Amino acid sequence: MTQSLIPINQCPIQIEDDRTGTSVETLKRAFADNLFYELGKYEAIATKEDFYMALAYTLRDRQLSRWLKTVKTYEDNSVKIVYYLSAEFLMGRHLGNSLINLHLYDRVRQAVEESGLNLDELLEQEPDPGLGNGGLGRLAACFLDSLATLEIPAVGYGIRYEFGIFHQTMQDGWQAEIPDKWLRFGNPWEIPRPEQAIEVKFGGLTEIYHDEKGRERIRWIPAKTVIGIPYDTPVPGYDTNTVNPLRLWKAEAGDDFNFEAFNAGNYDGAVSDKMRSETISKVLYPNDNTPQGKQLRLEQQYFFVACSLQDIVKRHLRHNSGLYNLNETAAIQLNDTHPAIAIAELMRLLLDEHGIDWNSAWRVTQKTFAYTNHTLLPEALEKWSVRLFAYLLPRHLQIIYEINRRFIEDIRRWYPEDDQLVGRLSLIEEGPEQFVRMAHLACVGSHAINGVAALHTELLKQDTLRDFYQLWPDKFLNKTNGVTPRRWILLSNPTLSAFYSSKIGDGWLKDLDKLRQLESHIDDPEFCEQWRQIKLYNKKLLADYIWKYNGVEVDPHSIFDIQVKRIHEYKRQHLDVLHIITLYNRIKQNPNINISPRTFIFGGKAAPGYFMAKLIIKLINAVGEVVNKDPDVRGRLKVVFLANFNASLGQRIYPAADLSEQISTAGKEASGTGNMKFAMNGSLTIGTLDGANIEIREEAGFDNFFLFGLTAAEVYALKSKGYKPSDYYHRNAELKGVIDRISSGYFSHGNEELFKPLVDSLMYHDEYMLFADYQAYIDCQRQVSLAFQDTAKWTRMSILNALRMGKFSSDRTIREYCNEIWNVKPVPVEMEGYNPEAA
Ligand code: GPQ
Repeated sequence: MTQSLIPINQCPIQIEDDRTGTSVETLKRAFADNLFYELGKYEAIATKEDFYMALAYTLRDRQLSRWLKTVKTYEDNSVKIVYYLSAEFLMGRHLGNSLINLHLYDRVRQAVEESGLNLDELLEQEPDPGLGNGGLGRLAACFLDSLATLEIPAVGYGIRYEFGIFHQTMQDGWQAEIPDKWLRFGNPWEIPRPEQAIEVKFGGLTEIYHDEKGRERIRWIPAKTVIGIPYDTPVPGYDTNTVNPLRLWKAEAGDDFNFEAFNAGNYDGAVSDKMRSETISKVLYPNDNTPQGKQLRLEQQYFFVACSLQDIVKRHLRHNSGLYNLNETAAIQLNDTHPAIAIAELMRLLLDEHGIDWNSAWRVTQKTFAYTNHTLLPEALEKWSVRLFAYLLPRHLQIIYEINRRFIEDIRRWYPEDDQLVGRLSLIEEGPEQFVRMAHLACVGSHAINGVAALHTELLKQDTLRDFYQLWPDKFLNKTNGVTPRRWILLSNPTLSAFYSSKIGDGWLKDLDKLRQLESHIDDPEFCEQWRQIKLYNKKLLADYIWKYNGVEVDPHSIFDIQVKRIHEYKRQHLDVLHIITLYNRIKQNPNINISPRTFIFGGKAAPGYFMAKLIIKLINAVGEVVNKDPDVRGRLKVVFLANFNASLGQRIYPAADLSEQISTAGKEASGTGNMKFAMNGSLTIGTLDGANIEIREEAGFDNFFLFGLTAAEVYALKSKGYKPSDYYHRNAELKGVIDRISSGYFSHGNEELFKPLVDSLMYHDEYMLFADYQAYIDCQRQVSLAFQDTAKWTRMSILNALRMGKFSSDRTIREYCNEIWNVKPVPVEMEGYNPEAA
């Protein structure tokens, strides 16, 4: 720094210093300084990781003045803040995003090159922070990007997992899991704030006492304390000064860390207590769409919720004398039920710690919270055993019982003649063991409940949450998901982005509907040719990657037919496999058959305990082994499974796709967001009428979408009538040929047992109705092949898909949340003459 401390409101960023300057010369100097002072290295002994770290510090420094100005703006104006509570944030790499949002990509590239290094190589050194499983965590990250870009005061609250989602490798075609040590080399993006630590209590018991006014009160006498340390990561908006924090909590041992034991020489006992506390933020549970009812998971949920609420209350009380108006300064969004315990925790804070009466406390709570549901799978709805709750959170259980008592009293008053209703709505599930239904808690404690795509919200109203909808129709809203075009177009697909901007400027990045202006070029052969060249270029980049990591040579002119997402039976990766084997069987029957060359690309992680999902991965690899090598195939079909699908790999994959597989059983995928990323990058979709596919098809135009399969209503009707998958097998010779090929051991070196669990599950249950949709899917895939052979037609469809995805910018989604749920307005951050472009 070349100046002494200056008050933040006079932030002197015009001065060209090493921490803030943005000329190429200054960037080079800052890069070298950071290498020296932060990493303690000089060029000759520095590793690529060191260079990456030095560059990361250089960018983080350049965000800090905006960040601090944002903090000050919010403090000075005591603005209403959105608090997004989520057990997962799948942020993706920070460096590339910072370069984009600070408009520094080109200058940093030059600075790095003039330092004799390669920027792309340095970008690859950053570990992908995998603090989430899939769509739900990635949605949270897109939302933070849009919130900052729209200048909405917001904080993301979650857990700083020491180990994120496991790293997936392939061993003999099976998934193997390796721990994700993402913090090994330190994390240059976060700032720990130990001075803002918060205490969280667990266990113990409650007792009644009388306060000074003689009123009966309840006090919780907990058994142990854990400390939450906040770590803040800046989330910069695109083309704004707003930098909002992502605040993640790390668990540490509390003061009751057992010194007595320690001093008495019981080191192991003392240390194991400490370890137990720190375990809370150790690792992300790797389940997607299926909760694991483990005590540690409930501890995680309560831990981050309790830290976050105390933090919110503290912030509120800096500007307000009480908590009666908390809903005027805070809008708290519950990202699924994982943080739903927040409803009981806020009630506890208001009642026990702040002495507020029940009715007032309940009114504030309901006005403050809103709940987003992300799934219709019944097994995915979280419930916790009352026994566990009583042990871990005795006071919260009492509060939940009291919420329930009053709620049931209301129901009985409103619907005296309906006996069943109380049982269905109760927060407690009765049976041999009692459970707390977290979705019910979230519904009663929130003023708004939303689904994440139009169909999903309808099904919530009609089915999953029907009784709540009857009670409170006005609480239900749809908020169709979106994704940020900054990461999923600009950062992922720079070539396409430059093409867009050369035609219409870069306004599309903040208003994605602007791309529709380009529709006027749809008949321009030059435009179409450039479009094809961009796609081909991206496909070649992916082909290089596949060659490098899978050792498989693929033809960039073949159809890149891609399914990347978590592996789950309802998502039906195995239906895709049935299509591959169908084509293979046709070739084996007639090697000269005319077949459009296709490259089938898969990626995705299976929950480590989900056997069937792991078997699907094995099947994909086994089929690839055979198909890729068979001389009869003559290279016309290739099958590859790309290991360790994550946000960074997604950035390579979406731009290279021709065909996006969105083939879940109708009524099972709440929304999907990968479907949007593919379409934005000019991929066509083959899909069912499920989740956001329906709205994507409406926007793209019915002619520009490959639709197949049963509707949600037809799935339901067929199930009710009695579905017998084996009938389809016996009646459809081609399907039979496919299944028999798997059963025969053809893909498993003669082992007929290997895939038997999968085949049996399809033949005798087929929960997700692959057999019922098989023929429609195969027929639709034929249409895809025909369309691809007509290059002009395909190009036109591809262009229209990409240009018409404006609706699926998360900016649109966030604007809707702001207006219809949170009631918050933008608060611009002024930098007094600061011009990010001025070097
Ligand atoms: N989703 Cl409940 C997850 O990624 N994990 C979960 O545990 C649950 C839902 C997904 C859902 O499957 C997708 O359809 C959505 O697009 C996504 O959440 C975001 O809403």
